[in-house]
Formats: sequence, C-alpha cells, structure tokens
Amino acid sequence: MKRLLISTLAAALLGSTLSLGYAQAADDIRPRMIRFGYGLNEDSNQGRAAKLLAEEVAKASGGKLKVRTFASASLGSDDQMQNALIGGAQEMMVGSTATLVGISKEMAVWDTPFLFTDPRQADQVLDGPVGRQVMDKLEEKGLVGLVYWENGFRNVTNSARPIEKYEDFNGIKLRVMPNPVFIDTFKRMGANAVPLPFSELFTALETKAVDGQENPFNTILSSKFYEVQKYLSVTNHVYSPWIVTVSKRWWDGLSATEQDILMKAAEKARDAEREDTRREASQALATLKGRGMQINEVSADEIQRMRERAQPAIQTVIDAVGQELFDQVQAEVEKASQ
Ligand code: TK8
Repeated sequence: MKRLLISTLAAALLGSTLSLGYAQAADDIRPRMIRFGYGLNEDSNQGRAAKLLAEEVAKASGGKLKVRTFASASLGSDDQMQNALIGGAQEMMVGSTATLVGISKEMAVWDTPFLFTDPRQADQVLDGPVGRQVMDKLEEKGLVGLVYWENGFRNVTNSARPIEKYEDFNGIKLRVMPNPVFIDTFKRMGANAVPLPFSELFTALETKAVDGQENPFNTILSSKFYEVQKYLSVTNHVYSPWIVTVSKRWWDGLSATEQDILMKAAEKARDAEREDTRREASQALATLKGRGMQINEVSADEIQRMRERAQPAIQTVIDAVGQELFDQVQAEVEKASQ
C-alpha cells in the first residue's frame, strides 16, 4: 500500500514535471502570423530571398511561425511600411537603407557616392561592427534591424541618350529615391532629380513623367524597366544595401527562441540572396541587351570626373551622420580593401 502510494506520487510528480516541460516548450514558440512586405515583385532577387526566409522560419519553428510575404509594395512603399512597423501594424519588411534616412539619419552613411568599389568590401563593412552600430540606431526609433541584404551597385537608365559624362545628365528628369544625398548628388550632375517612391516608378517612366532612373541591373531586369527605357549607362555610382527590419514593439514580445529563429533565417536568406544577386547581375547586361537596351560603359576618366562632381554631396552625408561615424566607415572600408 505504502509502496503503491509512493510510486503513484512519483508518477504524478514526474507527470507534472513533464507537462511543465512541454508547456515551456510550447510557450517558447507561439503560433504567429508575420507579415513581411517588400517593394519588388516575386520574381526578383528580393522576392526569392523573402520566400527563402519564409521557408526557413517555417522549418525551424515546426510551422508555428508563418511568414506571409507581400510583394510589389502591396503593403505600401518602403516608408509607409517602415511607419507601419513602428506603429506595430506590420511585423517585418525588407527595403533600401536609403529610404530609412528620414527616420534614422545615420543610415545616410551608406549613401556616400562611390563608397564601395567591390561587393566583398560592402559585405565586410556592413556585417562588421560599424554596420551593426548604424543598424542599432534604429531601435530608438521603434525598429530593429536584423541584417543587410544586397540591392547592389546602381546604374542609370533613361530614354533620352547614353550617359557618357556627367554633362549628359543635363536636363534629364531623373527619378531618385526620396533621400537628400541622392537628390543632392544628381542635382550636382545637372539632372532634374525627382524624388519618388519605387512603387510609382514604372508608371512614371511609362507615362514619361520622368525620363530616367537609377537602380542595380537586377532591378532593371526584374521590374522590366527595359520595356520603357532605351539607354543603360554603367556608372556604379553607389552600392545600395537592403535591410531587413522588424517592428520593435512586436519583436520585444517574442521569446528568445523566436527571435533566434527569425535572425538565423534572415542571415541564411542574406547569404543566398547575395550569391543569387551577384550571379544574376553578372548575366544581366547580356539579357538586357537582348531585350533591346543600348548599353554603354562609362570610361574610367569620366567616372573620375563624376566622382569629383559628386564630392560636395559628401558634406550632406557628414551633416546627417556626423564626422566621427563618417570617418569610422571610411576607416573600415580602407581595412576591407586590403
Ligand atoms: C524597393 C526599393 C528599391 C530601391 C529604389 O522597395 O527605391 O530604387 O532601389 O530596391 O527599396
């Protein structure tokens, strides 16, 4: 009788510890629907990486965390989504760092014209301590930055003429991202710089509200800008990062396990995305030529003249980010170039 009582007690105890264990595990990952928005279409490097991120999250969470992706700015333009994240109406997004500058001015450091010359340099600096420091500044604004993805080196397209020297920008109505450094840089080149959200760009080109725009080869291809643009001029005037951000209000309510799952998936998608983007970019010129674009490489001498012409725009960057951060980034680029 006594023995029976003890074993019953033991079983009861064991049972309760076990169920406690299960309860904790279940609490660690709750069923959640995560809205992940982005500006490009599904059939783009951005879309493929978003899909991969969603799959990774589903796998790692046993299907409890469901990332639902929204392509083509269907949840809004970059800055509309950023504000939805801050307010807690949306959980996640990926977009250009350049569109975040109105919220977190330190982001402008990546807008420095001709900052990087090689994607590997960009990886090292962005994934290093200064990249993290710039990202961490988002937190006081209600956003959490997870990782940088690659948008890529930007090049100019337009419907008027090939850009062979900066003087060729004269009078061209050029859409730029809504960002003071981009506006300043292209005004200095002589263009009529028109800030517009990406979501309005194709129509603006099609209706000739603007003559041209600048984006990486990948985007020119995936957004079918070749249908409405004749000339593509290889300027590589700036390296543009994308950044995966989440709503801080929402993030702070996640368990450490859930945060870890999202972070790891964002990193995995980053590595795959950079590879995908570089592979696609290396073939894009031939593809775009095949689709009727007239392509010219700008000579090294003329790139140098553009660089000098853009030089004063660097003061706009320094005014936004402070001399100290600017110098720190320059030093990291230097290190990454060795
Ligand atoms: C996508 C944009 C895009 C950017 C632009 O939402 O606006 O030109 O290059 O990638 O962030």
